[in-house]
Amino acid sequence: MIRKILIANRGEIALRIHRAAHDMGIKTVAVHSTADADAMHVRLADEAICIGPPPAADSYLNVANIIAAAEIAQADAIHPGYGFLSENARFAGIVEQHNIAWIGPAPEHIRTMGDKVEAKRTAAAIGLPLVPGSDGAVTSVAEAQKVADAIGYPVLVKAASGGGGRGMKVVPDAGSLGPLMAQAKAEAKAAFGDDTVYLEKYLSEPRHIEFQVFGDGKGNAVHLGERDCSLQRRHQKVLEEAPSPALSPAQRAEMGEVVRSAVAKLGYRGAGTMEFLFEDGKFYFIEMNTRLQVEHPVTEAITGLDLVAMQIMVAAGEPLPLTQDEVRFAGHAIECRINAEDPATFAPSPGRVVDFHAPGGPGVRVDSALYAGYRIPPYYDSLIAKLIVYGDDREQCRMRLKRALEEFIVTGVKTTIPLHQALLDDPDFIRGDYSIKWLERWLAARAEA
Ligand code: MV4
Repeated sequence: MIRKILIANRGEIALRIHRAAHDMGIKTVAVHSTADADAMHVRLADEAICIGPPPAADSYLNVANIIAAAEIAQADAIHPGYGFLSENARFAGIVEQHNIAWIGPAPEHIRTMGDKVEAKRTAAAIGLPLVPGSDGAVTSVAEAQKVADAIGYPVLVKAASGGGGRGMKVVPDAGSLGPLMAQAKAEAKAAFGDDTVYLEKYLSEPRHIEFQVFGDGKGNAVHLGERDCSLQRRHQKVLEEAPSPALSPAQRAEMGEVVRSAVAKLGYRGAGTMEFLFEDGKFYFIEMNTRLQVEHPVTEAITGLDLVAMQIMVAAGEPLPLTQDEVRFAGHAIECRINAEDPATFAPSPGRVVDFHAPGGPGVRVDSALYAGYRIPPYYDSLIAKLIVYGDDREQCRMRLKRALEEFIVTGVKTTIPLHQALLDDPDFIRGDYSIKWLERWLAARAEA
């Protein structure tokens, strides 16, 4: 039984975890850097412990200090949120060695999926479709030439330790393979201390569609549908929606069952996301994220489930609360990520929030740790609020979202609210007609005008 959870995170996700815990009658311990002494997650938690100076490396990533805080507070579980230590297999293992429940997957599953080459090998073994490419790592240019000739150019060189787009090179033709592979390996070595690379066929205009999955570590698993996360800028998601406007109910049911069965075979515990590229009606697995994701509320909106409560239940050793047959999908949800940034240049805009008014009304949810008078510190990411809106169908959702954005007041800092307002009125967006390339083109066209 879990009585007290240490939340190893900050901002809106720390609040989200606190809320699920208190809904379940579980006490919370906040940890914070000196820059976050007056943060909302610190104010709301039952206890708070300072774990270091502002740089995340010295506080939110400081394993020894976080473990010490958990022991001092006698927390019996740690929830890592997203980012920071959430996909650090070593940290997960240390937590478990201290007899503290890790609210996340088995450390071995985190480690496997963190290595993209091992992740793909595992994905293939549990029946997921892959992008055509090398069978594992490529160790020489000659070997890469053979693979590339077989799958056809353009190909993509990816770093095994990469993910999130870091360390990728598009290779247009055989002549540039040698130099670009050398460059990719050098960059991977510098960024991750690992120059292992692999090859994939380059898909030119796919959508990024990810399936939310959940397991109880006892072989039971469900899929909770997909999210379309194609609208990204520099590998940062801007807006996510569920269901994907590109999928038919039959495609969803068919792919959902492939994914559910894969997760069951893995014996996976907790929340996870299977990421796919979707092009010409076909899915290709690229990565698995072994954490709760920023955009999980759109899935909560269309399923009526509390994913954080489910994480806590399975971490306490309980079975999944529902079977696949009991998962009900209804309506449509969209999340806008609101950042403290200039909406044209995306330059960060930290500083004091003067006025803050969150929208409400039918179908509206705001996940935010902001309050009037709060000083947004410059040390962390610029996400200040997630606006998640639900409607019976996509158009009702879009209209409610426009209305909610009109109501949203944040003064004192610049925000990306105006960007979302423009996006929601774009004819391509209204039709749901976009790929992973769409947003950057749209932004470039706006910058011209
Ligand atoms: C790809 C791809 C095209 N073809 N793989 C970028 C981040 C990493 N998770 C995988 N990524 C991509 N892999 C093949 N074989 C294009 C991307 C990609 C991308 C993927 C999802 C969302 C936005 C993206 C933006 C640029 C490139």
